Amino acid sequence: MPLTKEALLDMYRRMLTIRHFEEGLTEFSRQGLVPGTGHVSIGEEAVAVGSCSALGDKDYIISTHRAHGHLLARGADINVILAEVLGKATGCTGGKGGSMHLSDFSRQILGTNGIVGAGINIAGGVALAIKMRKTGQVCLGFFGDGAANRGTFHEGLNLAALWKVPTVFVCTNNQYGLSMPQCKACANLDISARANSYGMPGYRVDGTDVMAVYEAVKSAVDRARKGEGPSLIEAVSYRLRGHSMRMDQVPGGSDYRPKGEVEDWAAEKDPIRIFRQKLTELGYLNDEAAEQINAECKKIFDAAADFALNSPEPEPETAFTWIYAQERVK
Ligand SMILES: Cc1ncc(C[n+]2csc(CCOP(=O)(O)OP(=O)(O)O)c2C)c(N)n1
Ligand SMILES: [Mg+2]
Repeated sequence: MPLTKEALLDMYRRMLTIRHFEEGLTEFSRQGLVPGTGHVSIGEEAVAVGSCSALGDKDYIISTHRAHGHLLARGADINVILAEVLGKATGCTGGKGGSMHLSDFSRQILGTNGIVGAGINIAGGVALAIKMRKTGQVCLGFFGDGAANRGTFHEGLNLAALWKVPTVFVCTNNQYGLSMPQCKACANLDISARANSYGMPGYRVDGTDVMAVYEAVKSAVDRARKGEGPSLIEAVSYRLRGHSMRMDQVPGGSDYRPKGEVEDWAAEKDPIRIFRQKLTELGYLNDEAAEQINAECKKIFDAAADFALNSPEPEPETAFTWIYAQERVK
């Protein structure tokens, strides 16, 4: 079924909310307000929103170190997420986890972590539990092109296909694993082609086109829900910022990219600009409405910033809570 005008505009709103969140966060990081570091996904919003829009309410996601966009696309509470990234007591883990340890169980977001490639197997494990419990859910696992070169990718995809569990593997190929360009890490740049080796379908989509991502992920979700097993989606995109907010603040921290590459992608393949153009062509958006939506999304971020900045720091005595299980699972 084609997406309605309302659904498409909602997707546009989510992409803009992610953009405001991460631009605002980058500014907070420059001001020294973000403990540790964090990884923004500016330029990759279409992958997050296209993928999450294809899920049902009860489906799960697992994400990575570059997760803010995935959480916001899935409808996590923006106040709680920003508070967590700023290390505040009102964050989802009371400020203990920061940018790389986010979750919102009320939105079926089971967690993110900084171990590259680890989420692939967690997603497979969740899907195995779904299959055993026969609940009809799907688990979508996000990971990057760098993660696709780890052993966990091979192990996770092989077992998921063998056991026909309802997973959708979404690889955001942003063409870099930290400072390593994909062309220096892979002889075959087509990650989706690997799906064939594991006995599952693989699709390569333009990750700057939110509707293309949606279509590919939707068909993979439908297939998984029917009990036909996992699929691999490779969404080709580009990160328009450095690997981490910290790296962008260090002189020479972006020297691994050819001069002009970021600017060229920003000029031609910014997913938000592309979607705005598409919505305008469809007659769903004009300049005035676009400005209004932009202002609304900025307001959502500003309110979250207000909440997070004014939230208390965690109490020192909470440092040792939640480390060990409080009681044995019977
Ligand atoms: C197992 C492991 N190896 C190395 C690292 C260091 N590291 C953090 S992010 C990253 C790059 C990951 O690249 P990719 O999977 O493409 O994700 P992206 O950062 O591009 O979103 C690396 C090497 C890590 N966190 N975990
Ligand atoms: Mg990458």
